[in-house]
Amino acid sequence: SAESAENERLCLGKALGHFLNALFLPFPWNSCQTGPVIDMPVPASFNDITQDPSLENYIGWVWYEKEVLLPLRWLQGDPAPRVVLRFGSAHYYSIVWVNGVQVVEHEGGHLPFEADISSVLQGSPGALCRITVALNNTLTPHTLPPGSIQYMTDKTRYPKNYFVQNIKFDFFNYAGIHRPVVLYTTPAAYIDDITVTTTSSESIAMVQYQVSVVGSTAYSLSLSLRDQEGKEVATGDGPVGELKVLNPNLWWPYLMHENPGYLYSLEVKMQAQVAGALLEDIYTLPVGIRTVHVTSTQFLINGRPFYFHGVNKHEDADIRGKGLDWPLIVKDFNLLHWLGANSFRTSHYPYAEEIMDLCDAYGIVVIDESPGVGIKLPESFGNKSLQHHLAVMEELIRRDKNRPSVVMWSVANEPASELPPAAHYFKTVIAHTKALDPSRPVTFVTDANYALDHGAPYVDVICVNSYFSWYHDPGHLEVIPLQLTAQFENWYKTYQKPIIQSEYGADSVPGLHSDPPMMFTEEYQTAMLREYHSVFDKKRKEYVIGELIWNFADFMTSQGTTRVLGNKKGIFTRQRQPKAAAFVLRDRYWKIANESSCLPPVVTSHSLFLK
Ligand code: BDP
Repeated sequence: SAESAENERLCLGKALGHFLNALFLPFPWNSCQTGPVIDMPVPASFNDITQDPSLENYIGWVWYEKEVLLPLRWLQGDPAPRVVLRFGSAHYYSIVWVNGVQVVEHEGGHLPFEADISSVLQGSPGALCRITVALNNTLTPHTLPPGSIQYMTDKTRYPKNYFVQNIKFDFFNYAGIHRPVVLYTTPAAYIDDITVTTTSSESIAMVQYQVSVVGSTAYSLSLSLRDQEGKEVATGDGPVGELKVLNPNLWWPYLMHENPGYLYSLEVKMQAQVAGALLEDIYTLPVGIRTVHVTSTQFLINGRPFYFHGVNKHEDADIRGKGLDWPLIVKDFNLLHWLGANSFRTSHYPYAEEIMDLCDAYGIVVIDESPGVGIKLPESFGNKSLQHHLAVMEELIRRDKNRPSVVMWSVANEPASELPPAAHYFKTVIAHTKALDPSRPVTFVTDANYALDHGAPYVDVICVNSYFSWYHDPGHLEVIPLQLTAQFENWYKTYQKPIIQSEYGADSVPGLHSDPPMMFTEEYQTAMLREYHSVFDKKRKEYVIGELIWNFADFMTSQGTTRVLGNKKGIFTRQRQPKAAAFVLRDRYWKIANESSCLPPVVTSHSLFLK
């Protein structure tokens, strides 16, 4: 979204020392005594930071607190600036107080939320700002993702009040303040939101814009679009309009053009009269000019067929869990470039804005997925869940709608879409998503049988996950060609929509070998890939428009008898070292990319891709 960030900004994780939060208190909700207090870094998950196993698996309320001194000028002026406290994300349910006054409550772990805290600060003496956060990671059948708490009441087997949290998704339910927390200011009247859509022909592009201003009705807006050389290419004014760009540089995906990820810069300037003062707010939005269309057999970006050769990821790493980590983010983009991957799906929740910014800049195409993963229980298809899902789609679209890298929304992963209520549920979620953003196709990812799926009639692209020779017919690689061919043909015959293989994969423990290939060895993982690829190569000439490996890297899960320190389907280890499968995929992705004529001239494994 277009938060007005041109004004002053304090990033609490960086500018104010290593630790944002020096207080971390798991303690009963209504107690007035604190429990043990420990240092907790932000951003980070709290689970893997200490040696305490009860914190690793903790379920319930935790508290964070931090005091910061604000610049005095933030509280002065007539009218005084707005001071806003913004969380990139916090998992799962947050209540935030400033100087003891509740300022915001937010449900959902993967999207930002914020509060205007000016009035609280004006009413408090001095420039002290005490931020207190209560965070609860309990999941219920109506949260996204859903979960449930199960009390174990058999006193012969469990201690008193023993309970576990059951989840139907395959990644560790990391919790904490996962993304940066910032304080920023805007004038009392400010740019609240900008929406940009683009259309283009070869020689002319139109950039449609809509700007909303809050805090004044007596304002003027001027807009200026600049290219990467800083040259002004179009100007506009007013809250709604269209900018004409002659001979546009289109936003192209990585490996589809020699200059991928071309971004213009749209400067929006507001001037408003408030209480006799002239206020100014400026917001600069990166704009990529590109179009997306879906036919019955193709996915078109700028009118040209696009084939997704990419990955599924997770936000996951040693120690930090789901906490944002810049070195990891940049390493992952370097690995994507090395691999020749042009796309990924944000399995199974929206990723950090910092990651999305780099997708826009590098031309990495994104299927942007909501946290709708593990929707399996019948009660998770009821009205309460549905209303929350609609609200989450609103938050996601408000955040990511202007990103050229995002070419499709995925509203869910592997729901129980064979249940009859799934029809109304997905019809409603998808219609709502399309109403909020008519410019992008919408899908959800299914593993249901093609003949039983109640959600598939409403999607634009069929995204299907399958694990032939792994969860079905384990060890039998020879069944893959037959079963995968039947999968594609059945789905296409039923819906005449293009298909993405949105997951396929096999676990491999790095360093484990066997020939002939056996499950869990590196040889088995590569052999499985090759069997899938032979079918992809036939079907991508027809209506298969993409393949996304499960998974980019090994990742942590709950403990269980089928998981060895997590899920090992990564082609990279959790520490981002390649397994044999990474080299197989790399050869393939570059081969597919080389079929197009617009590749960068030289590709070496040592190229650094930071611009
Ligand atoms: C798929 C899920 C994914 C899992 C994967 C697996 O979509 O989240 O991690 O299976 O089991 O069904 O490895």
